[in-house]
Amino acid sequence: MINATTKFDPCAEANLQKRADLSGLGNIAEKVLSGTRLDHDDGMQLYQTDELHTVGALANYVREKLNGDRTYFNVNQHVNYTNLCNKFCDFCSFDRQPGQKGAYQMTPEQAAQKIREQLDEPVTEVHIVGGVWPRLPYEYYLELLRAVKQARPSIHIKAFTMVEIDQIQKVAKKPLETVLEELREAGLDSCPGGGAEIFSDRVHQEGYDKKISGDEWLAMARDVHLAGLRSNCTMLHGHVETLEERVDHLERLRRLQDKTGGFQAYIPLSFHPANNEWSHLPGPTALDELREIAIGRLMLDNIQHIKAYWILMDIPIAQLALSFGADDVDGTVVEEKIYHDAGATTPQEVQREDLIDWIREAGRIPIERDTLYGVVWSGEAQAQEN
Ligand code: V47
Repeated sequence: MINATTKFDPCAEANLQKRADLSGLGNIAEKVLSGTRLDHDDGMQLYQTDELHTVGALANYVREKLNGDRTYFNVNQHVNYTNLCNKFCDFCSFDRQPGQKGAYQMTPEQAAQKIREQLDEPVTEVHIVGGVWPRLPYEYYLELLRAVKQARPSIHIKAFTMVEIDQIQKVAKKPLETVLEELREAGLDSCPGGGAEIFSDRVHQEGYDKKISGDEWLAMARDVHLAGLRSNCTMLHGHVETLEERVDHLERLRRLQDKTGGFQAYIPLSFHPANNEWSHLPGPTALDELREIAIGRLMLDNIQHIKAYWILMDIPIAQLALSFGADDVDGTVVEEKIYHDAGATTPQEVQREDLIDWIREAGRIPIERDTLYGVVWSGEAQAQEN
């Protein structure tokens, strides 16, 4: 069950209602203030209104009710084990074919070396994802997990999107239940939220038809949750999808979460257009990114955390997002490839202290978390002293 912590001043609530009434969002505000679930039409109205700041204020109300001023981050590192991929997604700038410039595939030992290089840093999580490459045998994935765990036994391995789990099961030729059990035994602790894109069959057909469909992604996430693993969820926005398709995507995530409760955080991923088949598209603006954070917070009433992934937003926009519904900025990252291949100009890593400073600068309380949102360090005590 989602936790609501903060109590609100009735005057502040009345002011928010008044502001929403003036913005034509009065009905939505009534639902938000009374904790009533928003429906499809509400979602459409939130996308169509010009009153972005009122949408943000409503989302901020929900954020503070659920998470107060607390803003989570972790000390993590990314490892992308290969960029070889047979899915040819139109939005992707990361994938390569064998022999193509920049193509690579790490051995499990090379991945473990990446972990050993960070042993002096207080890393608690490794985020492992890669291309879908059928020539990698089942044993490769198990070895990868074992090697990483051996290099740093305390590390939480958040690995493999639903698309990769689908591929791993295909190559394993075993029941999914067995595969998940064996991956867990080898070191898998949870799964990241990528690969969902937009669930619409129309967009799937147009841009990524070789990848599992939206229904298949959701079914895999359900099975992963039922096997006892937590995961995150995402939506890739700002390309060829319609607003209806975005609302539908959020509703489908919400329905699955009602059943399993397995999603920890939702992360809207803004499309980056450099070096891919959709390079002619402009990609979302900063305001689009803020709106997406806010609508995610308002529609996904059963997911505790909304992440503003600083790698894909500029850092100042991620700071603003903390007042538009987001309560998490992801982590220190170390060597991000997917967004930098697609034109991201943010740094590839930041220091733990930088994350703390940005969160404080935005007027929020930094909390270092582990992957499952256990508190590793809290800035709450200092905030009370000041
Ligand atoms: O699966 C790929 C997307 C995802 C582009 O779970 C692109 O904690 C925009 O899922 N423009 C990978 N998006 C990133 C991801 C993620 C990131 C941070 C934290 C977590 C988590 C998950 O990025 C891919 C795909 O959906 N993507 N190319 C692009 N050009």
